Amino acid sequence: MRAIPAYVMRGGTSKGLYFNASDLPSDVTSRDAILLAAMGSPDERQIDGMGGAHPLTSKVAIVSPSGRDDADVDYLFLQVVVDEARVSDTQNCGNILAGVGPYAIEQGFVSANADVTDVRIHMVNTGALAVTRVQTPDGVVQYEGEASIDGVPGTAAPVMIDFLDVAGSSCGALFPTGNTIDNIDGVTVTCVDNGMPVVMLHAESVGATGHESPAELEANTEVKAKIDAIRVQAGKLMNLGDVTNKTVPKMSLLSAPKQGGAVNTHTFIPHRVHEAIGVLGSVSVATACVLPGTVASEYVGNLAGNHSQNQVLTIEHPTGAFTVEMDISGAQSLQTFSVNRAALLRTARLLMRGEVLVPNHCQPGKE
Ligand code: NQM
Repeated sequence: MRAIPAYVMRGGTSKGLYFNASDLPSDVTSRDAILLAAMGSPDERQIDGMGGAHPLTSKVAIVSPSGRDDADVDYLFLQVVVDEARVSDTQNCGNILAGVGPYAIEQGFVSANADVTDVRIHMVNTGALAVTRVQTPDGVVQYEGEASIDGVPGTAAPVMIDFLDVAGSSCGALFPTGNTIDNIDGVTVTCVDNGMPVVMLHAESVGATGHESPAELEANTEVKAKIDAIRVQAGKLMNLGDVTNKTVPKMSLLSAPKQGGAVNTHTFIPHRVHEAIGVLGSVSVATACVLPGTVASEYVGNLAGNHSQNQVLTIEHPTGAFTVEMDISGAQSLQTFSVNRAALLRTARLLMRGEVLVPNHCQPGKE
């Protein structure tokens, strides 16, 4: 067996393996063979690996010191597909990002020299930057604390995340089709990319209600087929090419809020339904809420087109809600609109540090 140093961490509402880039082969084929073996893919139970048999628990972060002046570390996110021998770098992940700051400090890539240490992270998948604020009393990462996020039981130390330049980072433009709404298969959709490509549509326009549990939605083959047909066409319109085998765009079904938030969501990521909502996924939904004319703006009344620069939006999801703070300008029209900054709260927990063992045939150069 080959032993590779790794941490198991919860980042936000996701969980995965965190690696130092220098511990993995740089050759992508060899690296992916190791990650598939480490996670136990392909197998819907991932019984022979560390994966948790769900896309949200089959994730990998690869971290290294950054060569950029504006970043401390580079973070490459990889989605290890549960039931296929496929590792995808086509999306970023803002939840796993929450663990990258603590990991970078634990690895000595960033020194903790104050009660709170800012870690500037270059997100390799999209080229965008995030700054995460890690609690480091006495120069040591603190995981315990009083912050709580929906979708995770209990409390933990806060990790505040600021996104600075995520607009259009995967698709080239914030509203990549050039429109606030498009019509695909007779369904009105809004396509947006504020860090995560997302297609929003009214739940009822594909025969859902917005009251289903994730399991109920996943069992509804008719709804799933309609959504995936729209997704594949939207992918082309969003400059993502053929997305049949990609994990983007995410499909977010919108319905009226139930707990006083801006809008309620059920997000296909893209085949399983998220138990909550992705971090950058919720930034993208919140962005669409504040621009008049989008499908999301229909739920927020006068908030859309509001001239105030600071907006706080609460996006509801199956296990609670996600609050996004945004600094925006020009929200009167698509042409003038921009999001200058988005900020949000996550938590992270180091669950295990050690070595993950993979069979010898996964060694670089061996098939
Ligand atoms: O949108 C799941 C997650 C994510 C992604 C997904 C995420 C994000 O919850 O930034 O966090 O949409 O595949 O980890």
